[in-house]
Amino acid sequence: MDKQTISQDIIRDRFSKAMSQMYQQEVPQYGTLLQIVKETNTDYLSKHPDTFAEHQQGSELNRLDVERHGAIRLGTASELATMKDLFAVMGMSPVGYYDLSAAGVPVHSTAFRPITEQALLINPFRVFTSLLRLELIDNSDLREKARKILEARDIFSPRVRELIALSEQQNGLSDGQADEFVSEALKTFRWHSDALVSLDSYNALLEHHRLIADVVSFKGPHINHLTPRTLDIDQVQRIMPQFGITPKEVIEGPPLRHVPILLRQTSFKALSERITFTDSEEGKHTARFGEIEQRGLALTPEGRALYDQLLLRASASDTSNNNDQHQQHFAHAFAAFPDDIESLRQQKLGYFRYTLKNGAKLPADQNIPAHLDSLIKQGLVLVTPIIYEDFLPVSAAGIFQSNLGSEKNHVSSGNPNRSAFETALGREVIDEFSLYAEIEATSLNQLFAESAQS
Ligand code: OOG
Ligand code: NI
Repeated sequence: MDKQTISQDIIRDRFSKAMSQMYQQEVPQYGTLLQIVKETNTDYLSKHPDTFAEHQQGSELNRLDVERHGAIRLGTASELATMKDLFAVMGMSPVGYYDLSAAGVPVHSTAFRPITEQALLINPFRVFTSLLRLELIDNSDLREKARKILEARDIFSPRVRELIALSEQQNGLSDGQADEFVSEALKTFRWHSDALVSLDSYNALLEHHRLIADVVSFKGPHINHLTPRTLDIDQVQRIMPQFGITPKEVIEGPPLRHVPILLRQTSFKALSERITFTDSEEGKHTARFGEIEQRGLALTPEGRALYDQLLLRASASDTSNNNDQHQQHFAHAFAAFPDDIESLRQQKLGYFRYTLKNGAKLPADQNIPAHLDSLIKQGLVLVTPIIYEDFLPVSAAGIFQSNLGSEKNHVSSGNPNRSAFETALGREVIDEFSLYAEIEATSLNQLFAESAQS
């Protein structure tokens, strides 16, 4: 057998495609959504042929085609630590810390994703991964019961544990091992219609918080949605009902702009699925849903602060559940956020990639950094937005809530506890801003190096 190891990017690409196949079979509406997104993107690109810079067209289109994120909810620290090792096999690292307790959801989260530019282009597959915070459940009997159930389950197959260890020892997996890894790893994410608990226990958990029931009652952390990336989320939101899919009322995140920033998202409601409980009682559980997203410019800390400030102000005075009105209201509030590339760049609100125009030569005797602005103005240096690869806690809370239903949640609103999360994870999470800054700096260094050669 060929023991040569293959690239982690290939394993991630295989895994994300296998996951998408599995989810299409489990949740047929997701297949429909993929179709709508594909058609909308094709249509958008034919009307806006300059969406991607010419020299990036090929790789950007490939990326768009395979791009999606998923989400899971874990129950224990040790599940999270093993999940980190599992994702590491595919070149995915934990980026960012998200506190959702402030929004009444008793979890904190990170996003596992590839971090280098090259890996992102091959397949930017990400998984938003939440850890249940049992300490935020105020009923001590229920808390203990949940803890016992979670401690007794093993969400990983013995073989996937072996393959994770093998990948660490060999510093990678062979082609055949990678295929086996993908099918073994996938088992952790699949749906189980037979619960781990009795119907009464399920109802007790549900009564407390739907999310707690979802995490504790099952054999594994079923993938709860997969999200394709669209170039025109307003259009997808508009046409979803024609395909029998009812979207949530409003699109989360920033309003429609000339230069899209961060992330806009919408979802459709969870399916109600038949469950068999340990006492042979039958019941229903709603957990799995669909979502789409549109991604834009990654913001600097200054840009993000402005975004957060405008979002807070806009949300406080937003009274509408109607998407058109909501968008109008947000567009008004966001008028204060510059909406052309040059202003965003000059005011250091976002991260950009700098490249030499195809075939252009820079004057050899010039101090390029000092003349950057004028070279951009002359069209010799091209500036393109670096895309935001992460998530937004307020939007995530909106997505959680729209799928958990509007029942009362008996959870004390906690506070962020990043260090507890990192202790559970077994490492620190990566600061997302540093990744964007690095991509920007690399593109500038390359530009300067090219000009030195010419
Ligand atoms: C995760 C919700 C967050 C997003 O896109 O913001 C998320 C969940 O419901 O488990 O996926
Ligand atoms: Ni999502």
